[in-house]
Amino acid sequence: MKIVDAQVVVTSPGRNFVTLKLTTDDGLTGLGDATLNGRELAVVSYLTDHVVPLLTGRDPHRIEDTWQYLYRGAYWRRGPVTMAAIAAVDVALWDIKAKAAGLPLYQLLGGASRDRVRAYGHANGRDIPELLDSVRARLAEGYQAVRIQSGIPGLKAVYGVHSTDDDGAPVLHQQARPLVEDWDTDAYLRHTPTVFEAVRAEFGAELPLLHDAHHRLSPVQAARLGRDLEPYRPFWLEDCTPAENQEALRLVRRNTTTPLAVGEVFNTVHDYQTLISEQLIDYVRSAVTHFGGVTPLRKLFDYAAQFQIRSAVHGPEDISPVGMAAALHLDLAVHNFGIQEYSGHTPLTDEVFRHAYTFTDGHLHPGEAPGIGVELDLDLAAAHPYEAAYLPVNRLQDGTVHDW
Ligand code: CS2
Ligand code: MG
Repeated sequence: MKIVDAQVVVTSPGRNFVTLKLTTDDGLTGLGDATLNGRELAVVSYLTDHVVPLLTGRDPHRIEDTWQYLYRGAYWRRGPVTMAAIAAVDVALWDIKAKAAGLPLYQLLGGASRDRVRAYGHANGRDIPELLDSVRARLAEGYQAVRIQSGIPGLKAVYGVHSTDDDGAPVLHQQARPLVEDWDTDAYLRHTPTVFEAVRAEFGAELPLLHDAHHRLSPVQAARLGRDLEPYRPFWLEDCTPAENQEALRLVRRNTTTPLAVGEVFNTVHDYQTLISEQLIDYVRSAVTHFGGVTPLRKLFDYAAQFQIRSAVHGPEDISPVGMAAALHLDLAVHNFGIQEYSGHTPLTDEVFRHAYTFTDGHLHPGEAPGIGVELDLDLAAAHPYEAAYLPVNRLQDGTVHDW
């Protein structure tokens, strides 16, 4: 079998997605997600100009060799653009291999280790009453675990909360130029425990509550927040501090028993080396799309399992249904599965990417379709062309740029 065609498809059914479609001489096709939110066209060029020319003629069954060829052969390694491009090739090849075997991908990854995949959803509100309504809405949709993000008194627009303009109209998270959000760490540290207090008072002690600090705290501030949240028993505190400095988590870990989740912006095992080997975290968050594909992410989960660390694949709406489907096959198969983030997509996105995976009673399943179980409607995709869209930029009250 040989790869005879490779297409890079950019579509924007409400938000931008980049998809690689490979076709073999047997007529089999495979899809891979290469979406990098806010930098999509960089990955399009990496694939189109530097990877696609190397793929035609290759044996699609040689997945490990192709991965090593693209990773080591580029000389310049790691980073989100490179690893998103390699991920798209890797997932498309696994899609082809599983289709050739007539099996859903999870069967090639060792088969099911569980019957279904627990998900968590996003609840947010500009204030606590609105957040409580949002939690109710997620529970009504069947979610059995919820991430809670709240507005902060005195701040106009913060991460994870859909803001509105002065006329009350929703302000889009992503715009043609970066939206400027404002931040005050002290206000956030004062307010967040009151948010957990209110949600626990309303929904009780059992509901798993997750929270994302989105890289914004110093280690001592993260330790303070972790300790202040302990009475509310969070399921996890995510990205509490920028973790490129992996050693920073040692101070946090020494000062709180709040479980820690890190890694959605990480793209190789080297980013986690200290965090995992010193058990500084409890969940690894990388997505298939940003970690180089199924091949390396499976290896990461197996490494993490030696340290009792579990998977928690990143799954917001900017991971396409192709990336989500690939994650679900891994989630079903690996032993040290933790939880799967799932925001869902718009109905139009689900039309462009028709998928076999399902969401029922707060759990997901990849389905039994051969491959990863996603079909891309090229005509509908073409009807929704790319639109420039940037992630917001975050500034402190004095105007200093801060982590977003
Ligand atoms: C967030 C993401 O879901 C999460 O945990 O950190 O929504 C993140 O903000 C986006 O993926 C950035 O593109
Ligand atoms: Mg996050």
